[in-house]
Amino acid sequence: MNETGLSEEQIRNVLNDSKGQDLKYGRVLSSMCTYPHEIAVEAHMQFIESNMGDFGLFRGTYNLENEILGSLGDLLHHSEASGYMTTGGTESNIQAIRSMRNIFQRKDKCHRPNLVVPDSAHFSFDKVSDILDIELRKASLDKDLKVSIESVMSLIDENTIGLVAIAGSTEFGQVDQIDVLSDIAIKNNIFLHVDAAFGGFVLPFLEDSQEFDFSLPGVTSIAIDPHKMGLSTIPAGVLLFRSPDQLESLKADTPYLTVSTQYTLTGTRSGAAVAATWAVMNRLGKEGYRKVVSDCMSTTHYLLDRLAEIGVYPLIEPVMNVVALEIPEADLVRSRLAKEFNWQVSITQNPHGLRLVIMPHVTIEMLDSFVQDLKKVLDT
Ligand code: 0PR
Repeated sequence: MNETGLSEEQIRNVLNDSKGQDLKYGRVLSSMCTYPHEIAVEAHMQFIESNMGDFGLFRGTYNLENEILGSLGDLLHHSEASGYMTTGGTESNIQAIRSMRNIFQRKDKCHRPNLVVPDSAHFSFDKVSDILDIELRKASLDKDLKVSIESVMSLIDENTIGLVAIAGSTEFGQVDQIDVLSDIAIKNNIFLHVDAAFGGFVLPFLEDSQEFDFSLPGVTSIAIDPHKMGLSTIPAGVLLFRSPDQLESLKADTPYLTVSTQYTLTGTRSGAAVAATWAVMNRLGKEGYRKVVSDCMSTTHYLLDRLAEIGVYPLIEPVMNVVALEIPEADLVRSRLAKEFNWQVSITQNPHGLRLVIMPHVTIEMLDSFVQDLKKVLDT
């Protein structure tokens, strides 16, 4: 930091330069985030100083958060769900598993707890394992890239605190057989966390989709991210629990704040993202999100038709707006697409493929030009 500050003009010049180095979403086919809705941006700026870490000072924002939790509880079939707004899927996953661990420890079981997750689980669960010192048991996937039920059952033992199911896997957009996992969780008297960080704002708005939420009795917590398909600003995640005891297990005393307890992982917390989320959810309504999802799915199917014309096919029929393509030497294709044509795509690990996320910023025109460029790369 300099002794004296720069002029506003100097600051703006540097910022404009930095902004110019950021990629625009116009060639990004790898992101689960997108441009936030304009009403979300407006609300975010209006509440820019609001800190939910001391919400006694920000009662209005706190009320907005409660309304969001109520609406998402309704959407996910448990209007009494308790929870809070997190910074995103990673924090929601950490806190969901921390709550399982805390409740499990109370039962006086002395061995090292383990958690059974699909092999397709997001890398945030590796962080969970490290932070909480929980053994992560990765269950293999079946031919549809859903978690194999046999594999899950073979990994459960007396130290298993819970299962994780994914509603919209990061790499494939696949949804596990959550109804079956719900029965298994109930039979074994363990928790079941559903990671719907991506799919939570997709599945309820698809024309026909499977049950994945609290309507299944074994589901005990859900992560759903407004800053992905919810079109809110970053950082906006939501964690919901079936029972208030689960949230209660995360309680910390905060004696000198305006409120004497906190359940969150972070202390200071963005009220701007809360206001943004409330604004976009209420502006769009279910009808608005249905349109967003149906547009993304039409664009996804358009892409598949165009890809079929050049002999490229998906690893699985896409369930949502995530497409994994069977492409030989996918790493090389990915780096050539970036270097020669400036396209950002990503990779799936197992099976290996090229991954595209068809977010609302992805247009038919973008995809026409992408498919042409992909053909050039594959032909030479
Ligand atoms: N759970 C699932 C199923 C996810 O896909 C993700 C992130 C998370 C949890 C973690 O969420 P946060 O990143 O909000 O903590 N999925 C994306 C991914 O890792 C995140 C992302 C978004 C990455 C935009 C890149 C990007 O440009 O691919």
